[in-house]
Amino acid sequence: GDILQLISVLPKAQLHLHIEGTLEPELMFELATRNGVLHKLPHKSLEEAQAAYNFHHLQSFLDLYYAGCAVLITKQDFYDLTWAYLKRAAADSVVHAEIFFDPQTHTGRDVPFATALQGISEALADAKTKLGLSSHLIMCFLRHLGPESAMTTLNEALPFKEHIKGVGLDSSELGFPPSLFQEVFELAAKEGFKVVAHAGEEGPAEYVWEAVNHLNVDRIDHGVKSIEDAALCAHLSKAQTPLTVCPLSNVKLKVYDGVLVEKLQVLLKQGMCITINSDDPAYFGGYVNANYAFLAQSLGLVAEEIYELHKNSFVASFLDDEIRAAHL
Ligand code: ES4
Ligand code: ZN
Repeated sequence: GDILQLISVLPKAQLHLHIEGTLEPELMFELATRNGVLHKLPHKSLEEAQAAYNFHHLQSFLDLYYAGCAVLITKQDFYDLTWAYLKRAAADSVVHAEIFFDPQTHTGRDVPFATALQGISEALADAKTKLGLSSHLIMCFLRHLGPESAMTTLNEALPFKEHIKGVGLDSSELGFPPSLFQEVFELAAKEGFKVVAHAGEEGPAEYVWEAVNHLNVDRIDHGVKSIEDAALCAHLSKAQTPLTVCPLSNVKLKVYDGVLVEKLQVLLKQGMCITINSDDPAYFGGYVNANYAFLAQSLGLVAEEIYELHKNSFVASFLDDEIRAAHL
């Protein structure tokens, strides 16, 4: 009742959102039809696609997520995808969004870097003027393609630097530890990019340590496996390194059980900078408010804790301090 109302009206920042993961089945089929690529989709109908959104682990999701991206071809496709998300975000009282995109998912299909970047960026600019929603773009390297491909992608991004706030690291985690990407991230930081990385989603707490020590991250994406390492939790709390947690994603991908969720509340109480986010909402069954609501209901969060999480979303953002202060 009251808590759900509070969640829905609180202005919030969204810090962990893959734009490709906001591709709803309806738009996927619309774009496939428009581009004449229906045959490239793994499912024949919208209903069949939705029924397949039932995952056992990260990779079974990623296979479908990459397959769906085949419909994104023109600048207009990227614009339409991004604009649909931004309107949906505004309905959840999101006032600032830091959005991931995966350039290699597109350049690997011969869709130019500039096509994806410009389509997304134009929608972000329109969101600022038409929805009052500010944003930053973060480009993620696909860890399964390795550090050399990441380095090529970083160099491709340099001409578009003014549109890109930071770099991240996503895709299949196990077997691709953060330390592999140290050189790329050093160069990115030198170029002035903020630095984040998915770590401790499926991978162990050790990968979170690597993201901290080898990549010098400003935030950890997911990071829930940190809970298994008390020294790591103490470090993250002391350093106030934010975690961008995505509860419905973790449930859908079966990366943690109820016990871990409860520990999240303990860490929040201890002052760790935990934020709540939606990851790939079209696939995981809920946008950001649904993620807050799920956590609030499973942990019995009180209003004070909801305020704390909403405050953390701005504290952990890459907004300039003056603008950040106006949101707090
Ligand atoms: C992702 Cl949930 C998740 N984990 C890792 N990489 C990703 N890319 C898109 N969603
Ligand atoms: Zn993610």
